[in-house]
Amino acid sequence: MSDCIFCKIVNGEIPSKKVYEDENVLAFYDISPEAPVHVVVIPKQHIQSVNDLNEENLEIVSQIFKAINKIVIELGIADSGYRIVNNCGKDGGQTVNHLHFHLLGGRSLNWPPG
Ligand code: D5M
Repeated sequence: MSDCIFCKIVNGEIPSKKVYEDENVLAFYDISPEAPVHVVVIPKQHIQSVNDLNEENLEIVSQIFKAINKIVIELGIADSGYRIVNNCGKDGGQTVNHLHFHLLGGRSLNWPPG
């Protein structure tokens, strides 16, 4: 999508600090980190939100979680623990309408979120 920030990151039109990339998945550091480790993991394909997952594109979720398994080892937070967050829609706090998972770690995280 031409006006999507994350599509622009995928296309290299907007710079990002990449931590992982494969054919279908990209992960980069969040621009406004909420924890010492705050990475955004996205499908390269534009999918607006969890609401837009279907039989045709659902495999990407498995690929994203496989990528997260590698990223947490690489970043040294696999054993200490971390949180994976998906914000969906307005009330869910989604501000970028391209499916993404926040990966947060590097400190003890509070629960519940606000
Ligand atoms: O999260 C969207 C997240 O995307 C939010 O934490 C900021 C982050 N963001 C926005 N623009 C950028 C760029 N250019 N680089 C890195 N991170 C970015 P949401 O769940 O939609 O609120």
